[in-house]
Amino acid sequence: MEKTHIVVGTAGHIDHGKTALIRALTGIDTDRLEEEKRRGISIDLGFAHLGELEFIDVPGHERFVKNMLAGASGIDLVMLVIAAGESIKPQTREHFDICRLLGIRHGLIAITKSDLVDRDLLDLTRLEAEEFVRGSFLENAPMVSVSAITGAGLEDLRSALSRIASEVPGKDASRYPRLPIDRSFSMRGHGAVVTGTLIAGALSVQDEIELYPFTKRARIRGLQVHSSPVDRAHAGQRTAVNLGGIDSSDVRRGMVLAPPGLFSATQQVDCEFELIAGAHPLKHRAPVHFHAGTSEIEAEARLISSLAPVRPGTRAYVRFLLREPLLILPGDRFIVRMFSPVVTIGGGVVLDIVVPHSGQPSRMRRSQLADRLGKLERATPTERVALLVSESKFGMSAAQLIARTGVLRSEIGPAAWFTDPAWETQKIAALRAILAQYHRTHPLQAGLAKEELRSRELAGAPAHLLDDLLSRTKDIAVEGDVVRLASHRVALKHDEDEAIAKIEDAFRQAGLGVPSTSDVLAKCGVEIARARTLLQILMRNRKLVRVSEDLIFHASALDQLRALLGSRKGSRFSVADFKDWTGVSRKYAIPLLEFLDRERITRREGDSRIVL
Ligand SMILES: Nc1nc2c(ncn2[C@@H]2O[C@H](COP(=O)(O)OP(=O)(O)OP(=O)(O)O)[C@@H](O)[C@H]2O)c(=O)[nH]1
Ligand SMILES: [Mg+2]
Repeated sequence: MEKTHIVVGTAGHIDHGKTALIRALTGIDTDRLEEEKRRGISIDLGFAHLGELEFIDVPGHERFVKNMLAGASGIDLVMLVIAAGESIKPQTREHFDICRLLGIRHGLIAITKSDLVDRDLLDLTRLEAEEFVRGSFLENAPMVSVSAITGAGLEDLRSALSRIASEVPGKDASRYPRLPIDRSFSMRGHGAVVTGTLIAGALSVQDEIELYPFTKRARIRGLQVHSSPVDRAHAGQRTAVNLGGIDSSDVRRGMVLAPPGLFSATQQVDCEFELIAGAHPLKHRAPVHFHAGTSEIEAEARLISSLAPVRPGTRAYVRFLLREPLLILPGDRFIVRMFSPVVTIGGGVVLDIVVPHSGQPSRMRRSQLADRLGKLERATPTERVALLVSESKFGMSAAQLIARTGVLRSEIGPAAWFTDPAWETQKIAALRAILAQYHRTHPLQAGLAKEELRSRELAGAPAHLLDDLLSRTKDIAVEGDVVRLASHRVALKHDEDEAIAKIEDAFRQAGLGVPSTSDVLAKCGVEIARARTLLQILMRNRKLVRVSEDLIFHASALDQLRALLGSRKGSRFSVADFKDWTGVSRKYAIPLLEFLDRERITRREGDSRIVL
């Protein structure tokens, strides 16, 4: 596996010392904006690094929680910052809720500004912090008292960080790469540059990439990690990507770089949603802000489990209808904030998305939908794929499955098309039934035309599907365009047996001087409709060959003709020569010669022909 970097994020109330702590740890001042310097607060995300650790410093101000969210989505490990003597404040709570809802599982608590308080007050803060995280992923996490001013505790903090970082699984370098964009700008002479944390996979210079949901493609001209050019960026790294062919004004925070054509942005996301304990009940059709990756999109919540409002502190299945398309995949986490007041009320994990051409069942009853989401929530990747395939009308392509779920090719196997085994069995049974019925009503026909079979049972399905199904079925035979039950034999009645022999004889004996077809049929001993079918059978079996609209020859006569011309290879001849060689009249000679031209036995050149 390729190495991944661990992303450490700060969290905590305004002014509690997050930025000062990152600077003390890394020597990097993450407050870059003039306004940040002037006001002495952080406004947007700040970035720093120390060895394999990437730091994201977030603003604590309540007005900038949305900026905090853009950074928090990429965090593997949180450093919850609480200032000594200040205790738990609103954004301590909100940031911590966000980390929990985003599924962050690792972290530590830094009690900052330890130089400002005495031992008792420091102990009190520690107790409050312990109490606050009880029952959460930070229960039993290291708690380190530090001062960014005196440097006290920094060594302990560094070693605690590297110990936890070594236990964090990190981001999955084997998944498809995705880079949620948090900044874009243009660099003179270089064009558009976007930055973000690579949340999965790897990117290389020269890769083609798509800007979702903008659907614009571009080539990666250059990559930078920590201001140094690299050929390849790995999962977890803060990455700056120089894009050819894109104008930086087209790029916004919230867009995602990912492989071209692989995914589709969605506007309908089905989720498992948790409403936090302190929130108001969430009503059906409530307008919300939906945050995922670095994006923030207005959305409407549609309750699925029940239309009764979701109660605080509980979970429910919720569908979010997004105002704008977003690249998001099952398994991704998101945060939901209320419209007014704009506060974090919950979050959860994506269970399914609707993308174009996904073959998804259009309407389902609420209870069925909840059931289905329950299954998806518990499903392994294989089970998820099986469920989606079983819901589709004709099965799904590998590409559709990847777009719908983000599964790797290696997780679903090399097949190009996936069908449900039960569906297949039922479809094959239906095909058999159609053929059996057809054979009953058309006993003299070899079978049913493949196109006819397709339009009866698989209209709208991909063209290869019928062949796939038939190739897996031993008791159905395919001959050219004709499909039949393998057991089917054209069953001739006694008088038909005699008649078919008579017809064939008549043509065989005639040689190249063929008789009138209608005469032969009239004299064969069965009525004309059946006689015509017998003629069809003889032609299907290649005993008779139709040379022109009204001339039919026995195959043996044409074989002799071929042999005759075979002995004259290369010679040039006229229609008169041909009549001499074969003894046929002009009426037969012309159609026969045209037939020979079509068969590439002769070639016409002006008034004469050449034997090939
Ligand atoms: N005495 C002392 N002051 C500190 C310490 N850490 C930070 N400060 C001061 O506290 C103030 C706020 O620190 P910041 O690091 O900007 O706080 P912040 O949490 O990043 O604030 P926001 O980003 O706006 O949420 C600054 O004036 C710092 O100098 C510390 O350990 N000791
Ligand atoms: Mg700050």
